[in-house]
Amino acid sequence: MARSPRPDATVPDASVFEYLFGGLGEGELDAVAIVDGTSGAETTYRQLVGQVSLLAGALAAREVAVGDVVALLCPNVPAFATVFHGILRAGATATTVNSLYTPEEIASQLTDSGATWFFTVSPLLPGAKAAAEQVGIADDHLVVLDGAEGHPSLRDLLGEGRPAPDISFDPAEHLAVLPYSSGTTGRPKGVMLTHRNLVANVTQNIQAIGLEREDRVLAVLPFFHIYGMTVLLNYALKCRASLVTMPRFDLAEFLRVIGEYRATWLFIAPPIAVALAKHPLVAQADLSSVKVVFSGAAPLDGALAEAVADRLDCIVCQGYGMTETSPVTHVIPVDRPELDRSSIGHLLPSTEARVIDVETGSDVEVPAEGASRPGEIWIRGPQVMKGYLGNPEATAEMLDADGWLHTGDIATVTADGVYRIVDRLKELIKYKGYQVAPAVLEAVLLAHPRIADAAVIGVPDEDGQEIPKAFVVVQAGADLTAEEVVAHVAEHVAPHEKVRAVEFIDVVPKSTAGKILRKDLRARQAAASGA
Ligand code: 4UU
Repeated sequence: MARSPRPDATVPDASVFEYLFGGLGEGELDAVAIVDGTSGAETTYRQLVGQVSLLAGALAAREVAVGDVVALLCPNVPAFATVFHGILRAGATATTVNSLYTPEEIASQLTDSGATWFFTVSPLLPGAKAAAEQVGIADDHLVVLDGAEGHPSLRDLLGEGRPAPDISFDPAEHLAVLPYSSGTTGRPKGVMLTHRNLVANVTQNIQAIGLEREDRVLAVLPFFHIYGMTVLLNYALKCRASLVTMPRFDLAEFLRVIGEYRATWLFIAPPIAVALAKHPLVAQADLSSVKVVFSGAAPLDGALAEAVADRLDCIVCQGYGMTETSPVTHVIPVDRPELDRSSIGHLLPSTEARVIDVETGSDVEVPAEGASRPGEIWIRGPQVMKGYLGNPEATAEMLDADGWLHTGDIATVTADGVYRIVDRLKELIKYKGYQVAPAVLEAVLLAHPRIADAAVIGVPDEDGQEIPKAFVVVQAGADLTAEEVVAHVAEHVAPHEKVRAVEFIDVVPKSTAGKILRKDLRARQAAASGA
């Protein structure tokens, strides 16, 4: 077992709102908290906190309180911060929804989380409304931030001018957020993160990442996902840096926003690193303001990291973690240039890890020099979730009685505490940093009348990034093309979940218990690609 080399983090016994905004000094209130990268509109910390309080007041007037769940489906715009923190300030729990989701996926999250109020924006209203109708959320509980006929708007709610309510709860027990994650297996589940989980991860990041007040932080990674939620919406705001929001990734717009707002830190996922390293547009852009590019959510290749560092003349860092750990557990700190960029660096303060040999179940031996043998990484710390909502079986599979979270990721570790992710034990696929659950795609594939059996795994594309690939067994006597398979899946899932490669096989390899042997499919794939 290893513990972070850093001193423990002190986790205050506070709500997310009190911790982030309770101690704002006079000098900090008029600093810019958020810039809308599209319009240039600025929100100061004073304005943000004012709006958050007004929204909490409006929710309280509608009897939204501790124990209620409010859903939020919204791209990265400044109002996201108002609504997100307003929900928490009212004592309710925020369930953030992937803005690419289909109406069916949205409806399933609304039902599972038990959301009674739903906030969205007009461009996403058709999908939101279809989902709300399915689950019985009425139009007067479906708030459209920028306004739409028949729905309350953000302006309506803030305009009521109500004060934030007096509420009380135990930050160590009360759920702040319910993001959805498929974890190691199966369909997305609600990850129960308490106020303490979120506060802890911010305090840990403060010691390990190193943002400063003067920093302008590009906020293109979605706030609905735990990476954007904790690192941008919570950690960067606690550092009193300025967020520059972008509602979606588009390379030309991304480069324009960096240049125009002189962004100093870019938080990205690896596919953006590929663009930064290779794309010709980058050569013409002014990226001279960028000091640090920080990658997470999927493996970052070492040569790719070097190429970005050279081309932008900046530091490239990497972080690792998962929704179930709020998310950050490991980072390469900015002040450790000697660390290999393809590693995930050190454990965060107050975080413990074990690397467990999957065959023997015991801790791997850590040699005096070089890296250990690979094993599954286990995590313990104040950022570890309470469990999956309404799913004690899935919780017990991942979180053991001693508080160790079994990540399903395979890592090595060195004697000086440097970790490297080398493989994945679990079935989860990461496409552009987004979760893709094979179980969801397999169910969609099996629903096709001409498909007898199917399995999905992640395979590398030509840039080394992971894409979902389907192995399909066609019904006896039926005809089916790869294009038909791709089109069928695309009809039923969000764009990032599409199957992007198809191979027809005679039989899906399975264990005697009927479990898909994904490692056999991976071996087959590796043999075919000559790896
Ligand atoms: C190899 O993607 C995330 C969390 C991202 C994150 C964490 C700490 C970003 C910045 C940061 O500092 O969460 P999930 O739940 O969507 O996906 C979790 C899974 C992990 O279990 C692992 O398989 O995503 C993969 N993953 C990584 N894999 C996350 N980060 C890495 C990484 N290298 N750096």
